[in-house]
Amino acid sequence: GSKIKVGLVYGGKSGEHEVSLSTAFAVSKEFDYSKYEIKPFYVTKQGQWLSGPTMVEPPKAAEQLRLEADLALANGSTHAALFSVFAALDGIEHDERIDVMFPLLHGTFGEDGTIQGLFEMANIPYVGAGVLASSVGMDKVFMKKAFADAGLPQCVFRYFTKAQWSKQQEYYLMECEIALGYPCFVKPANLGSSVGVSKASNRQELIKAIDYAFRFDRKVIIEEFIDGREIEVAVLGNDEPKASVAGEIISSNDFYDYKAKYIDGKSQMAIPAELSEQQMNEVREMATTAFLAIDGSGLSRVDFFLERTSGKWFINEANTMPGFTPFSMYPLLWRETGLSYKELLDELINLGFARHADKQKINFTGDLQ
Ligand code: G1L
Repeated sequence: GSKIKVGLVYGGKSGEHEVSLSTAFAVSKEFDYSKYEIKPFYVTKQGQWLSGPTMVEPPKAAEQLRLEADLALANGSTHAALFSVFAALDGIEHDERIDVMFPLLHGTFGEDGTIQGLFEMANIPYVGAGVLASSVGMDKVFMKKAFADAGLPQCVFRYFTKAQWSKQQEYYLMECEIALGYPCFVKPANLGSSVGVSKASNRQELIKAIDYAFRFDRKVIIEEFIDGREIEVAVLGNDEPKASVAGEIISSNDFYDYKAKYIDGKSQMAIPAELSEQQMNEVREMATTAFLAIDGSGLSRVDFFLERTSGKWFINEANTMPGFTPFSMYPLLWRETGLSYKELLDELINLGFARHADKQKINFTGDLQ
């Protein structure tokens, strides 16, 4: 028909499998079915891609999205997984084509930006960050390099690989102690969740924290501790991104005083954050700068610390795959800024189409005609 067919990709091998599934349920309930139809692509925990029949109305339960594996195909090998991706994308009904992909998961091949790369190679429009922003957004070290280049204020940090650490342990310990002091935070460079993260208050804890982080990545980053308020901004757009009002993640004891309260699982949010007009303007401006610094497109949630003692801003990270249920910070920030969840879905899809259309105008052959 004339409806826009959205390929919703969810599930995946990562620890976020269940989060992705319930987010896909929330998203697929909110779509305007007079305008869109949804083709579900469920990525199993084994990495197999399964496509289901096109949905022309909202699903009734999240379990409906947990598609059944064809046992004959489910052998779990990488080749079988890759084959099933192309079969799902390419071998679907002859007259069926996907207008735009909506990936609600981390890369299933280990690194992020890989799913986006798959869509690039298939020349299908897709929602959200592109290949580069997705991978930069997953690597804390490269993200900080991009932020530094854009002149954004950030905490002091050091980083090294497992190979470097094993050769020069004493040197790196000294570096961290002199540059950052204690307490400091040790994290695997590859983010996505808080696994492998720990706080160290002395040398013995630092060594333990580093060895622990190396269980999750071959590169670790050590950051200076900032005692700050956690302020977050939602950014939406492509070349001329817009920033939402800022929100705050607050601990339960501070929370009591706030007017606007939202609870999303573990965290509590105040939207908008209680900031002066100047602080609000500053942080929104820095958020769009950060978005451009990582070559963002579509969306990103940009997180900051506002240091309690000095009132100084520090950028923490830009997350190109933020929590995305109607009760998550990103959609709530836009709701407060005047954009409903439905409108946000519309806008994200339009931005995916716009980026794709812009790219088609570029001459890739290198031939001048
Ligand atoms: F497609 C979007 F809009 F770019 C997008 C992609 C991924 C929005 C939000 C997310 N979030 C996630 O994938 C998740 C890691 C929070 C699991 Cl749902």
